[in-house]
Amino acid sequence: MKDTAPQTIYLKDYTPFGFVVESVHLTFDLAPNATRVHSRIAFAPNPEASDRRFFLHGEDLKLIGASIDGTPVTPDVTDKGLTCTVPDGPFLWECEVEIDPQGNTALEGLYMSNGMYCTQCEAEGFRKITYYPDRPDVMSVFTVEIRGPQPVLLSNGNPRELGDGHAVWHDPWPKPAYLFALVAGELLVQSDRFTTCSGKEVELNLYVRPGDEGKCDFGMEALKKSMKWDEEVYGREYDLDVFNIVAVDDFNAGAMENKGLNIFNSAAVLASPETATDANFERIEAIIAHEYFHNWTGNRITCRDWFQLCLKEGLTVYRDSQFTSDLRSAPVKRISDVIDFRARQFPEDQGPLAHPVRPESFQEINNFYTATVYEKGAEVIGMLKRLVGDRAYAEALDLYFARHDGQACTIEDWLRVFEDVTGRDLAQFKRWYSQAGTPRLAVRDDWNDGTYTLHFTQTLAPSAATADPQPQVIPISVGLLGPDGDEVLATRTLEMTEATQSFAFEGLDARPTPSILRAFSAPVVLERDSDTAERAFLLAHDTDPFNRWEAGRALARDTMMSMATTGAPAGSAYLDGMLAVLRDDDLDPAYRALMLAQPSQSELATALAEAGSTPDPDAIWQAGETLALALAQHAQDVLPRILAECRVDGPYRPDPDQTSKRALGARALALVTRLDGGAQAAAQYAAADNMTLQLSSLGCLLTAGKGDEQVAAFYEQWQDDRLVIDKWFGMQIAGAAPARAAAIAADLTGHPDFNWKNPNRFRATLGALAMNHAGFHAADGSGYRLLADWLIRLDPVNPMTTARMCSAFQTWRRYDSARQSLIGAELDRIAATPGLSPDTTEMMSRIRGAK
Ligand code: B3K
Ligand code: ZN
Repeated sequence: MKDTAPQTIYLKDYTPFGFVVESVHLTFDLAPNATRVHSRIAFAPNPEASDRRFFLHGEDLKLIGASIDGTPVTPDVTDKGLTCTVPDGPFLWECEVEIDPQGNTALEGLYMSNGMYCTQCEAEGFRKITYYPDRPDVMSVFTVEIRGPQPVLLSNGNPRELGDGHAVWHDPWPKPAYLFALVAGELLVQSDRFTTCSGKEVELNLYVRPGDEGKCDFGMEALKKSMKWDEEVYGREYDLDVFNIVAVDDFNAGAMENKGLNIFNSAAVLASPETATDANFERIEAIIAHEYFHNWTGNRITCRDWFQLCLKEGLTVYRDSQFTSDLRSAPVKRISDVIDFRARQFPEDQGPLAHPVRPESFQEINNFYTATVYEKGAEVIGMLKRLVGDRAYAEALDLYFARHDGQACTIEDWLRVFEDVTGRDLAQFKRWYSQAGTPRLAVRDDWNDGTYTLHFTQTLAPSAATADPQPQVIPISVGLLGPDGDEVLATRTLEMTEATQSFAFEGLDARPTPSILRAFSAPVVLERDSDTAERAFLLAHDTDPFNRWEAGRALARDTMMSMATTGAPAGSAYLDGMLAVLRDDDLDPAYRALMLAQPSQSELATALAEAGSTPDPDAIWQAGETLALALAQHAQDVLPRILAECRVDGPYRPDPDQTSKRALGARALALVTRLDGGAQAAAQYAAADNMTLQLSSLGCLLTAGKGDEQVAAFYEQWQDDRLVIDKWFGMQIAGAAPARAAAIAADLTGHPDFNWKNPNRFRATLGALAMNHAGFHAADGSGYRLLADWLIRLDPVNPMTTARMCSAFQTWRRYDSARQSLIGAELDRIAATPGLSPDTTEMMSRIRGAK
């Protein structure tokens, strides 16, 4: 009987492993249900460790035999691993296990996807391949031999021998087991080359399934741009002879940075103009960069233990955001990131799943690949850079690479390089890593005889994760505008360290208007009682593009909140402000598109809950509909011109210029659809020659309650393209009126193409339902029930994806008591499911445990 009782692991209990691994030699004899893995591992006592118990992790393995220095041994085996008596000095461990890749539906360890073998080992999947100290602080050099009939046999590092049915790979860089990878299949390759800054030639290969070879160009270009950028900006050169990427259809995450052999969810790498949207292209570029950048921040320097996950993820997200800002528009990237951050990280940080950027305990580490670890981890690095300055940041990074190359590190190591370079004491700053929750930053101001003063108060609500919060270091970027809209104080970063702190600005001629938290300089909630006039003024004049957008967003939020709670009409300051933005041809179209986007319904639900009222999902949805119509009417004279100007002639390119036009064009079309019932959207759909236009026009039609004919035609056109069919599933649910969303989703789960074991298809369907705020929260509970039914069904097949999707319920306590009891009943039902995985069990206990 398998032991599934959850076990809690604590950061404070860390001890090093009793042995070092001097080398690893693995041989794979591939067979779908009975792959043999032979391991030959050279162990030696670890002088840094005192505990010499020899425990190797191992799960779902059939042990065939083991020996030490050639003598057969009989280890004590449990379902978590094995222990064995070993010599006092160095020894050679050999072991043979049998595994079942075909039966592995959890997609962790070695598994099969459409007949191809592939692996996913982070965080703790290697233990499903063979017995090993599967922890990131055990690093070793791997040689891998693969035997199988497949024409393509890949592993990490450089190829040593490539023969018929046989390949040997050697990775000279010591690495933890979570970076191990193996791929075998009938794949096609697109190849290219990159010459590094020191003149080394690197072979670049992108492996795909036959049929996907037309979707590789963009990913390959993105890889070359990433390699060049990392050399130019961070001084990081690639370190192997080959860099391989493989696209896989069944994958739990976006992609994985295995050393020299990145494995990608095909949705995160394959793209063509006909099948991928502008947003897909941009995401692919960012993910390719992210995984590539991990080669240094994650692989060469890795994590000592999984509590340090943000060490590699926060830094690598920060680096990929810099890359996108450099290649595209920095303000648009910043605004998009903050929209996403507030949508995903704020609810997590302010609800029952709150945890510090560096958690102090976990049951299942896979549940901590979160927006807090990744995106808040990146925000913390952005703050650090803002505080120490660009030059010190660059010096600290150089020192980090020089000092820690080849090591498994901690957040303490990371902060120490900044302390050593700047002489600053970062003890208080470190609270960003240890305290959970979003600080609230209240500000008031006064004006006295030429001196303007800002008074700030920071508060952090106590939570289960942080019982006694202490003040944090908050970099607050501020600018001041004079009465005519001129900037009287350029951006300056104030450093707040106390619970309450004031900053005075002297020698001003008139009371200024403050622009506070420019560029979202810290991941906090700013609380300022500013009136509509001040927001409208900042929307018209702020020189900081982020805060200018923020002012428009605040106007939208304010008006939608009063529309949803009191039935007030759409605010004229918002409508006039948006009209002025639409008309302002000096503004980048993508920036205007972001301005015109409404805050999401769940963002409004959060804002309402923060303001002390109970969000009503139907009223919020209705407010959005009313506001969109009001804006369309207000802007109707200018919309035809915008639509015409946003038309792109010539061949499709997913570059910033075209993407920007299409983004604004899509917003304009959505407004026009409110007025013409979908006539222009139908025309655009009929004429569309790329997926961006096809999907944006179809989305408009669905919002207008039309589009049945196009939905059917879309399926006919794309039924053989699984990535496009994911979109087909998702858009019907995302675009459905709330009353119909759960029923449409339920219908689609009966569609023959609803291959629910494929994570992309599952997310496209049930994830889209969770994203349709009012539809998911339908008062009859049908949305909750459908999601719970499917989570219960998926859990035994794929616990990782199931557990992640449980977070759809994390905000449940903010809704009315009727909805809370409906959700509570579904959570009870999931939690009571016999044999529920530890992953989902942990999520249920955290989500339900909150008051
Ligand atoms: N490091 C991987 C994440 C793996 C997820 C494991 N559950 C991808 C990334 O962050 O780049
Ligand atoms: Zn990452």
